[in-house]
Amino acid sequence: MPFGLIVAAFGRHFTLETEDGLRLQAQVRGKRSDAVVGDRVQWNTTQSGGETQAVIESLQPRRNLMHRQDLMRSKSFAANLDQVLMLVASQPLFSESQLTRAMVAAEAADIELLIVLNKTDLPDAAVARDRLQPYVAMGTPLLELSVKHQGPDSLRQLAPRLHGRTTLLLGASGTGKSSLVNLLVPQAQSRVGALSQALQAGRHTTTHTLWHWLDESRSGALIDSPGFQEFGLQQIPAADLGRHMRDFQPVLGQCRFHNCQHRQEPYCAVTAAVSDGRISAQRHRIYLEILQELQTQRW
Ligand SMILES: Nc1nc2c(ncn2[C@@H]2O[C@H](COP(=O)(O)OP(=O)(O)OP(=O)(O)O)[C@@H](O)[C@H]2O)c(=O)[nH]1
Ligand SMILES: [Mg+2]
Ligand SMILES: [Zn+2]
Repeated sequence: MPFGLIVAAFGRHFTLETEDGLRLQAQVRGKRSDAVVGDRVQWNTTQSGGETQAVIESLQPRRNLMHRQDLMRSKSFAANLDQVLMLVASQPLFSESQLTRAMVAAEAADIELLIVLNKTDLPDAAVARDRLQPYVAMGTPLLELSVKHQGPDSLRQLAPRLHGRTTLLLGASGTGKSSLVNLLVPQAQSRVGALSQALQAGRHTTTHTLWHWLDESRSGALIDSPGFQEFGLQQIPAADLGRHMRDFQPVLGQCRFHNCQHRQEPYCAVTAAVSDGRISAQRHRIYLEILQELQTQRW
């Protein structure tokens, strides 16, 4: 049975890329519809209403998996990633809560994360830059660019980090994810046009997760995704959350109680670090907010 790669997913319908680089519409056999963009699959053809259709028969084991969260539930949406590129901007001003959630999700899935500040041409970019200081201090790589005003020049620092790797683009709606894809992958628009109607509707504001090869050799790829509301973290046990906060890591193990949740327990090394400014109060507040969710909502 031939192998393929899932390059787009719309509910139970998928776009599959064959090993020869041909893109086919495909469905999953039976009721299972848990394939996601980035999945390697085995597929077959079947006859349906006089047409030949591709059918996904089985998924290959995944290296890793990222989730996103709808209003009511957490859904997986991209697999087999080398890194997450979190795109942020001053307009719309990024949410620290969303950034932290993306970082926790990436850390829990053992995927590297890179922050890219876009729209540095805007005068209020400094506001976003200030808000990013605690993240730079904890060692998260940060690049700055302006997709719109610097054009290809802005890619000099970024391009080497994308080369030969699979990168998932995340960020709120309107931060410029698709603009970045179009700059990096000039043929992205025409490829979108060659796909189904459903895909064309997503040309301006992205509605589906979509895989783009960076070059003809098909080694590196960028995955564009719709701007998210919230980020799926329900798969993470509450007790593990602290370990996925990179700025907490240096003091973990120093609390009086080994099962300290870093709320208001006495002799907590995390709250002590918040008091003397080693950990940002905002990060601790977001931690408590996520912890609360993980302890109360299980769906
Ligand atoms: N000023 C400025 N505007 C930019 C820059 N990059 C992108 N934009 C604009 O930001 C808007 C949103 O860009 P998109 O690329 O559609 O954003 P997106 O992140 O893909 O949004 P969703 O698909 O809705 O998640 C567009 O009007 C872009 O022209 C930039 O560097 N500077
Ligand atoms: Mg988009
Ligand atoms: Zn503690």
